[in-house]
Amino acid sequence: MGMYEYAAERYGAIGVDTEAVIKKLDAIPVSMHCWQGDDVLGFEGGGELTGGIQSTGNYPGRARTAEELRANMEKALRLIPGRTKVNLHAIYGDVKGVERNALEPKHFAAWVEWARDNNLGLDFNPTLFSHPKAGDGLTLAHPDEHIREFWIEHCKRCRRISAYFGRELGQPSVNNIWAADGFKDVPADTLTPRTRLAAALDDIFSEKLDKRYNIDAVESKLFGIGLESYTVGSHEFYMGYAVKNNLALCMDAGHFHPTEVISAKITAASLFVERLLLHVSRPVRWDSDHVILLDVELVAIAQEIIRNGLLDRVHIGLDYFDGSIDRITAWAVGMRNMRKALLIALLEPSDKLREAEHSFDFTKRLLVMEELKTMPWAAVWEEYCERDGVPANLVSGL
Ligand code: RNT
Ligand code: ZN
Repeated sequence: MGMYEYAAERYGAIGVDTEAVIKKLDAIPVSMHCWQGDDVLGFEGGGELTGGIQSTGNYPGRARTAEELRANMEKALRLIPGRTKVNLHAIYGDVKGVERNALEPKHFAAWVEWARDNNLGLDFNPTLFSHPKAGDGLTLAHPDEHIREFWIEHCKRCRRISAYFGRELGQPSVNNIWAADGFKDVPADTLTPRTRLAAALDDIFSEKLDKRYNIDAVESKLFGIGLESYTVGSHEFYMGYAVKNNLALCMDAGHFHPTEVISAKITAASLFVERLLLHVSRPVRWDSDHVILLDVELVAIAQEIIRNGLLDRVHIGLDYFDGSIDRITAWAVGMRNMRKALLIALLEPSDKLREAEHSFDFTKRLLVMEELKTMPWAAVWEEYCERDGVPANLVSGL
């Protein structure tokens, strides 16, 4: 008996159909963030990453053009099974010499063509950092109306570009707004910037776009480097804003207090917001954006989505940028880990676990959960990869 047949039998014995699991897993879209490929620099021609985020390391091979980035992503995609989307930032189009408040779909036509050729969906993000007009640490919440207007216009255009992706590719594109706006030191007025941000967002979202093509998301944050004392778009701000305006709430794994985890927030938020967008990341001591590992929290994130039937309302995207290792491997490892976590979650006999819990049989719940950890899920993973035409294991020997 082969490894997979053995695994199928073991899972079959606890009521889990591995064939159905493989099918389901393959159809879950996971969005691969383009910015791991070039340390979040983009192609405007400037050279500095600002906004309180940082990519460290100088491993050779950073993509310098969209062509290089796409070629590198193609290499990574050959190692990644399943349905994939690519998540773009506004600075990644054919944008040399184009101001951000002048962006149009045509600046992203090459990406759309490439996505279509490679059977990929696209997602999008306005870029509210790495720009002279973000130099004060404030953008959408800036006291200067002209600066605010500039960024509002940028975001409006990005929503239209996102809708263009959705229309062209026949699947919704998630457009996620994240602004670093905040203060390095103790603020005297925390309310006024939040009032301005809310008004700017109202303006941005005033144009109604078809949700079949564009899904609007907003991303909160705890703090950034150089913006340690106050963030305008905090969790409470965006949770409230998303609930009030029927938007998707983006929760980034690195944007909360160090002992908080986003896995613990998913079902609670799901009761009050239409959709969630996850920025799956790995903070180490701060929002350091390390490559995601197959760790307890990653599996917990997948379990919360799968166990609670939230696949249709939770969009999974990755968000990390490590410049100290091979960037193609960084993509492949993170994307594979996300899918491995989803597989582990899908291979649970979740009905039986629920039954045990509902009848207060916590002994059974504990026993099954613990035994599941050493069930042969890796054999199912390898079979899945082989069927998808990607390597089952990236290390064939040392
Ligand atoms: C920053 C946010 C944001 C960015 C990307 C590049 O802390 O996580 O999502 O990482 O938009
Ligand atoms: Zn993020």
